[in-house]
Amino acid sequence: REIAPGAVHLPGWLTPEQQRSLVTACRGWATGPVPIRHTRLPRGGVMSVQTVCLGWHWKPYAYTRTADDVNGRPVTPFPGWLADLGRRAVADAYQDEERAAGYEPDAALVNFYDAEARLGMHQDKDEKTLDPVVSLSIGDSCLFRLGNTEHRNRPWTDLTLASGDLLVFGGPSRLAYHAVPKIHPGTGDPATGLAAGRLNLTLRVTGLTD
Ligand code: MD3
Ligand code: FE
Repeated sequence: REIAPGAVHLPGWLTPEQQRSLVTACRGWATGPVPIRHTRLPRGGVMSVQTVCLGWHWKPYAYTRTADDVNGRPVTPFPGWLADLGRRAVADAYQDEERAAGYEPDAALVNFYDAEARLGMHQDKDEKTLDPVVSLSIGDSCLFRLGNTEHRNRPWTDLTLASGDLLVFGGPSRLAYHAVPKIHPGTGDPATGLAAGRLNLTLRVTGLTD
């Protein structure tokens, strides 16, 4: 379950019911005040992944309360029940109730991948804290690549992430490079409510205040 120091993978952590209700919630957020969209990068590129944010809007490479790069509207608030789920994730991953009790995520990125979408090697370093990132996957499985903290090249570890899997990245792994090089189309269970594609939610502690 520990794939690298501080990086814990718990396959099948979400129940089928939790997966279904998260899919329903994601549909609502995706059609909310700030619709899900392909994020535009400052240097002109467009991400193949589609993203909608909760709590704080991730505008590469900063967090804001309003989606200035989309339609200027305030982002959907971060739900308390999702923070609770994040605390249970940290408790289960690290078997540490105290660490879990102090975990207060205030932002989530909801990523949707169609069969062709990819996420290149990157670090998550726009947060002002090194608190863990909690990742929940639903739908099609994917190839996930966990690199090192030095650079985007080898060595890396490849693993398959499937529907219901939990990953928690804390401690020494928090600033590791990582990527989603491939989706495996047709591997999801339509019973989740997702007919095709992959959803990933990452919960974060931005360390920001208004
Ligand atoms: C390792 N998302 O949104 S989740 C992202 O599946 C992102 O959508 C991927 O990378 C996805 O930034 C991967 C797993 C993950 C998330 C955060 C990490 C792995 C991480 C932070 C540090 C190290
Ligand atoms: Fe990331």
